[in-house]
Amino acid sequence: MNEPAEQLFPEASELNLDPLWMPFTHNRYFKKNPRLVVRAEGVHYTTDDGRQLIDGLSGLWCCNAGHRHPKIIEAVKSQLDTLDYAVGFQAHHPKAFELADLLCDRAPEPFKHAFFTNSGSEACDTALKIALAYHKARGEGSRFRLIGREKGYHGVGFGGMSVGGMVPNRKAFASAMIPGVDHLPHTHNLEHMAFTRGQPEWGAHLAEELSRIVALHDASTIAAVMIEPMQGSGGVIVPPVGYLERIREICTQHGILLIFDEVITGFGRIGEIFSPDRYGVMPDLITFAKGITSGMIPLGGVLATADIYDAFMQGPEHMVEFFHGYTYSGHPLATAAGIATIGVYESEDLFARARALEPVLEDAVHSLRGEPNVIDIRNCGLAAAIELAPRDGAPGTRGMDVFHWCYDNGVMVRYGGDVIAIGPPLTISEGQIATIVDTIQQAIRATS
Ligand code: PXG
Repeated sequence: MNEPAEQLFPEASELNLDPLWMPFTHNRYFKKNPRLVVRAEGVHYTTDDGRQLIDGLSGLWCCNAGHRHPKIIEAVKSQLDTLDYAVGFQAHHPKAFELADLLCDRAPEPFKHAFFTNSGSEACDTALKIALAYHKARGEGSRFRLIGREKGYHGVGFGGMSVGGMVPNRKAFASAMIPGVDHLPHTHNLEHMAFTRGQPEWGAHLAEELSRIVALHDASTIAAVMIEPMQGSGGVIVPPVGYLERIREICTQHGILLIFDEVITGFGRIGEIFSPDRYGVMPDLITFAKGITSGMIPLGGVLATADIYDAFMQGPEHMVEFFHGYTYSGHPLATAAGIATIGVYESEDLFARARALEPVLEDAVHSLRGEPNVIDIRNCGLAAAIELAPRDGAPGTRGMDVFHWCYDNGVMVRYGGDVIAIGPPLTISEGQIATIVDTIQQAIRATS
């Protein structure tokens, strides 16, 4: 246990924890065992009792430039001094245009337009709506089906939840799933790919399932396929060699839009701004969020090709072309943070840093092979997962125990069931990567 330096937040024990209904949390358990962080700087959190934790998950996959980067803070503070809020419908403010321009300049070539949202969930629902309305605008309104993938996570809106493939996120809302959704199989397979470094050789054939789905429903009813190039929340499931290419081919063959949900994979997590720069497979729409502001201010969005945007730009010019948007779309603070964050990624060459650190993280996590109950280790860019065999009759408890042990001993990781995920800030050092993995090793041994 790393010892507290000072009690930074002595009032913690007096906080009334009950009124807050925490998201994606075991509320009753948490409130009996609260864990509070009160400060953050760079790759560290500080807990209420003054302990330093290495942030092994960049917040929640978002603080890619580390916490509280001074240049992003400065940009947000100075934005507050000039313009707090600006309406985005029928009037707007310069920074939203500036950020859209920056993004389209840096994004892969076909992407020419950016639509802003506040979160990844909103980005996903927006992309799905763009796909439906695009086909309608082109006289193909019969295309209403949306194809997702098992274990996919596209946020918690009704669209993203339905197209997503996370069973616990879906089952309580089964009656409210949007119609016309089908799912591809996920590509994870312990028998064929356990302990693969980077992209598995096995699994490209699973893309053929899309042909089967197309044959079943007929292409004329299918609007879009939405997948994460690398499944993040599903537990760092890396695309098999050739898989994304084949999905792209089938979509192109049948006039189906391909949406890459890059809410986690964007902004350096896999060593590039977006996945096409790594895998060479070009989608028609890209969703983003998280890393765009390094987590400092909520912001998400959708990137669209000129072809898609132009399909909407029809009819009388005084008419609204897309009946969609949010009060806070392109919020001044968020766009100021986004511009500054892209500046930080570039001036500090952080995507190249992520590429250079990838083999360091890969070697470190794969050294855990052979530790008790470790049944798989996977990695891609600065993301990795260690999968533990579930305890008999108590799945998830092993992952939770490792998480708690790490938290008590100086490292914040993430667990989903018995999968431990790490995705440190791109500013992490080699020594800190070693510390994260050593701590996980000790945690696995101590809780086995
Ligand atoms: N798409 C993807 C690919 C995501 O990872 C979202 C959409 C939704 O974003 P918002 O901003 O609405 O939360 C996400 C979110 C985890 C975890 O355990 C990951 C996310 C959210 C919660 C937990 O890895 N990603």
